[in-house]
Amino acid sequence: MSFLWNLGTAKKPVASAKPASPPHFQSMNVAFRRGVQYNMKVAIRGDVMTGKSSLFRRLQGADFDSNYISTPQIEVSNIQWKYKDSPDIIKVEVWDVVDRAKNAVTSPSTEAGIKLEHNSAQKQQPKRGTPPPSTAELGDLGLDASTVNVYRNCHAVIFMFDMTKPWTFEYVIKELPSVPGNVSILVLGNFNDKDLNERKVSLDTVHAALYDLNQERIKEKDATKPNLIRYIECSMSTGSGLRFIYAYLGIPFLQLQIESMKQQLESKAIEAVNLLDELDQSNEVPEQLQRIRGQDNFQQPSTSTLDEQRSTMREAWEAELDQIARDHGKEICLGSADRMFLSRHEHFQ
Ligand SMILES: Nc1nc2c(ncn2[C@@H]2O[C@H](COP(=O)(O)OP(=O)(O)OP(=O)(O)O)[C@@H](O)[C@H]2O)c(=O)[nH]1
Ligand SMILES: [Mg+2]
Repeated sequence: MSFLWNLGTAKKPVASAKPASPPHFQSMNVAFRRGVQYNMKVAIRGDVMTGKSSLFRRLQGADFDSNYISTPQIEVSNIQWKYKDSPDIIKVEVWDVVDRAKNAVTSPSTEAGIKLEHNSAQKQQPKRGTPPPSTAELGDLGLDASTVNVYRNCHAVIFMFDMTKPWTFEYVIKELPSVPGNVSILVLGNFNDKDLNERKVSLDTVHAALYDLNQERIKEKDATKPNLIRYIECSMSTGSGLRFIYAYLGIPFLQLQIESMKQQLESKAIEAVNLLDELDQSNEVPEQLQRIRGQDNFQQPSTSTLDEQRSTMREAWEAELDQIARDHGKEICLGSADRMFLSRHEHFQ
């Protein structure tokens, strides 16, 4: 685990050393021309100044910015994400959630790739205020967690806290129970670039609290393994942990894929029933063997037909017994095997 946390750390002793290049991301436009196959929604939550917008910007491929600008309202941005070598194109709608909106400010929407490493040479800066993609969903003004259900259609939530500020961890503990059981949760202990002495939230505290919350999720929300809380430590400043976050998106994505496959299976089953309905209406099916609409089998044969079949069967069987008796020159009594034969044909009785 610690190996993964260190991935993306730009703290290297060699001044000119470049951080490992991040995965390559195509512009949204090029990728979308091939068709978006999946839409995933990821919400970033946390107390004020915990690094939400820093992660939001990193996910859009921007550098870390040490200047602090309080986010006025919920901001949404679309990024393109890729699962391993899969050819699928996945559009991830990332929400930078604000609890209490200030003066709403909007600017053109951002379309960018995820940034996994700190790279001061890169000058690209996404525009910060992104308008919501769907006004129907977000409303017009006061876009914050008190006016918008941020967990609606959400596949994953990333909670952030500042490990030097215990109250920011308490915020996470307080908010976690309100996350629906079918949503994946990643908790991030941010600011791990800070000196160890400054750390005020111990790993033991995190472990105990998240263990209890996972138990609750299992018992009260029927959460399955992929929807249990996971935790890593990271730094938006150095980029440590960003590779893990990138890979973690595979969890909600795979669940999304499973859901979509289930729906496909259901629709195939419905299609099969409809096709059978159509075929049953065909003139090529003899009338008495046509299935009745709404029933699984075709109509029961009439009683007279059944009686006729029964007596034909009996006559054939008796004739056969006579023949056997003649062949053996004696009367034959019905033995157990004969009785079995007759009982097998009881449905003709
Ligand atoms: N050293 C260090 N600074 C960070 C880190 N993450 C964020 N910061 C800084 O902390 C401040 C707050 O970061 P933001 O990303 O704006 O925090 P936020 O949660 O979006 O804040 P609000 O929008 O007010 O809720 C900024 O000055 C960031 O540059 C980190 O991991 N390490
Ligand atoms: Mg912010």
